[in-house]
Amino acid sequence: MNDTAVPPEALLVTVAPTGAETTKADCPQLPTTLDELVTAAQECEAAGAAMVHVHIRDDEHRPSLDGRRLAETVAALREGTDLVVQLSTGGSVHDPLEQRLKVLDAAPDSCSLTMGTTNFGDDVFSNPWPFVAELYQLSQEREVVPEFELFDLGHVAALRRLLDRHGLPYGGRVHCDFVMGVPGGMPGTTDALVAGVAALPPEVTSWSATGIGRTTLPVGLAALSKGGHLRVGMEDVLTLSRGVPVERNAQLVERAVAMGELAQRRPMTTAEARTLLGVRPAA
Ligand code: KMH
Ligand code: ZN
Repeated sequence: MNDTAVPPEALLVTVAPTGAETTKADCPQLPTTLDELVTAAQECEAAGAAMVHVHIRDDEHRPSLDGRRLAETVAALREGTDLVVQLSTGGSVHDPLEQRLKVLDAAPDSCSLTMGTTNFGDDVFSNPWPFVAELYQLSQEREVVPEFELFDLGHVAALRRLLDRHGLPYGGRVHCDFVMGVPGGMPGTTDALVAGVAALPPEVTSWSATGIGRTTLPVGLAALSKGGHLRVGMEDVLTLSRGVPVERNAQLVERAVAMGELAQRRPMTTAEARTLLGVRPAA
């Protein structure tokens, strides 16, 4: 599954610092301004992250897909870090599909691409097949590497269908992220991860996993034991342990790196991440 020059001990740590679900009022330490985001990204890069999964906020700290802001964010992250910049095309559950397609106008290195609709707590995260196929083809045209987000086992089957219909992504690599433990999606358990990994199409060249909330540790440990990569961040979990809030995203990256070290993995460099994912070389 890993046929690149990147050695198997190299661990891709992706940080998802903000997300779209938590309010600034509930969590003042959530990085919602551009300055806060760039500072968080720099701290996470220093701690061992190689990719950043980005959701932006407006001046009132509300989730936003504003095109100008997205482009400024990509530019600021490129200026301030060497991280692979991945923009979320998932946005918030309230974002219209049309606006989500326009995210690629900001020309990130990578974009998230969720492989199907899922219940999302009390809401619905809508990803109808025609939207998925259109976004995928747009990513191929724009030379943006998708990260396939798999919230459910059915999403793995949908990935098979997408590759059959539309071929390989730009860059020729196929990277997936299991997003586990969302209420409405697959549970954040070792058994679910093992089933998901077993069902991956052979074209998949790398995968990571993230567990939402209290599933963050079991999913991270299971992913390491299966040779996968890790995504962590305040998009996915807001406590280090019961009652202990995350103060900085870098704490979660540091913990992921420490877990990786126990499994004899070392953090992947940003250059290795670009090779692993097949993203365009840094300008
Ligand atoms: N905020 C969720 C509704 C993604 O970034 O692509 C969707 C999400 C997935 O976070
Ligand atoms: Zn996201």
